[in-house]
Amino acid sequence: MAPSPLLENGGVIPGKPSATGRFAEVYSDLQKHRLDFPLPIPAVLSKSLQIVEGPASSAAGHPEEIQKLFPTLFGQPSVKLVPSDAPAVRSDLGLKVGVVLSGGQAPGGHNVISGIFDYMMDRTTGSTVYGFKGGPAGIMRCKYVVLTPEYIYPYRNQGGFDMIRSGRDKIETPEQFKQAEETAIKLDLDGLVVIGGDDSNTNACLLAEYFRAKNLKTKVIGCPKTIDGDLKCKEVPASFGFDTACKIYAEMIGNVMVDARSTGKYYHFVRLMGRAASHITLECALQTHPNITLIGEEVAAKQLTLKNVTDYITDIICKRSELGYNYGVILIPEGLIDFIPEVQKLIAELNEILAHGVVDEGGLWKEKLQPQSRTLFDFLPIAIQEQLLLERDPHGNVQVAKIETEKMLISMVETELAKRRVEGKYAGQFKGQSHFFGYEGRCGLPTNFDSSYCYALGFAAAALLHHGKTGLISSVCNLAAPIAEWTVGGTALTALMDVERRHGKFKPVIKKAMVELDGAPFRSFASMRDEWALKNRYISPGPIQFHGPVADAVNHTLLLELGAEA
Ligand code: FBP
Repeated sequence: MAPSPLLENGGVIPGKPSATGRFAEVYSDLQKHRLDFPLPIPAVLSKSLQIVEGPASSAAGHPEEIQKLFPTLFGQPSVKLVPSDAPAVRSDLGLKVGVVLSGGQAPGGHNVISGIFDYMMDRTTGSTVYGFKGGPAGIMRCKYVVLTPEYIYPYRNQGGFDMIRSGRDKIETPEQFKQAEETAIKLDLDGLVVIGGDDSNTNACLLAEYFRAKNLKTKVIGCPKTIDGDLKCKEVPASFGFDTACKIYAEMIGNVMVDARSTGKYYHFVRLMGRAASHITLECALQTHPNITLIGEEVAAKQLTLKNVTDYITDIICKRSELGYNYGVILIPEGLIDFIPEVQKLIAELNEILAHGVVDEGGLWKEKLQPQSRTLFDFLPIAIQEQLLLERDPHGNVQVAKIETEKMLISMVETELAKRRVEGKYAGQFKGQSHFFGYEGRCGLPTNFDSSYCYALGFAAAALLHHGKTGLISSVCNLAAPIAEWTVGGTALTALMDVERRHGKFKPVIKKAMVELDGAPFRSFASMRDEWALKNRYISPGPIQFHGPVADAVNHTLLLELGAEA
């Protein structure tokens, strides 16, 4: 790989170990090697560049409502960064730029910050980059650290968000917007980069609108982050972290597959992270070829009940048993139960009850459930009942990471198999092993793809701020091509928005990108799953590689979506 022409050692500024908790001298050899790994960058970012504006933008839905919510930003064009013939000019007016990490960890976040920092150091003089600590709360409370080469160095190409940490707070009330304004004024901020998912980027756009309406100079740029892979569209083809997380899970699934085949006695039920969409589960299936994969979006489209899902799994287990296989691997998306219409209804009723009152120990609260939901609730294992009643996240969602769907399915499949055994329809052996692969994938060493993608996203975000842009999300495209040919720009955040009616008011939202059942990744999976069910076509991809023939391989989902061969 060609080193970055930007900085002498290829985009990495050497420095002393950070005083923040990371000490590069105690890193593993691989971690050390990654620290100084020369990142290739898109050719356009290595030279003098200029901004080219596209046509006026609209919205993903309800443009008239989006215009009312974002009167100053609505309609602004998306932009491209293109090479400029002018000699590279350094701006001698130092900028003051803040950066914040929002929501769940995703491998590569540190590289976004490095990209922002390196752009500022390389293209401007006397700039300051503030890292807001602990997520959006850091902005509201004006808690920050001034980033320096020494501070950043131990985090280069490393997983985690611990450089400045993250948080799930939202800037939503008038008081909170005022606090953000006070911070922007106090630090004399020229710009702010919000690294987050769909909610955080919606929030970034609201902040951009607020600052502009208040005539503040602070510009706001978003960056697409989430391992869940559900923040994407044509202009923003991927959220960072998905590539690394899926490869980590795929390695673990592959290991479990070999274990299953070796012992011949376990069915491994593997639940995978991904709060709403099933992209991670689908990608892991494409990488490893499990016997059964449940895709939440398909379950919802077919209006399946819990009984249907149980029967689907049990039927395959019975057929495999006739073939002499009393083992297998089953992938389950974390958000599965939220896709089952009857459970969705139950959860909606529970949300109402929890929002308005206390769940009494005597169980009187259950009287408030509709009869069908009551029957379903009582039918669920006690542990799942308790998990469904746990506290909601700050956005009001059920914390699906805490619901052990894999254990619930094991117990339901056991019951169904026992029944079939009595009926003489099953004579095999069944032992279920449950797994949840979630947090394990969120902070691994970012793949070559995520490392470079994140660095480019950060670099672009800084360039957009430097050119006075606001209300855009950093977008890096043409990702199936070699990195040098990646295109870079900023997409108008309002162009990605629609509205939802909540509590009688229109709220702007960037719609989550769910698995499309007519999309290439799902179609590819659906064309092979019957074969994977009965014949063992397991693939154990092994650990992430940083050198060698597969080091730069990009995940199947992205390639298939881009129309390239996976
Ligand atoms: P983001 O959407 O904020 O990136 O978080 C995604 C995720 O990792 C989900 O996959 C998971 O359900 C959730 O975060 C877990 O949240 P928490 O870290 O709060 O337990």
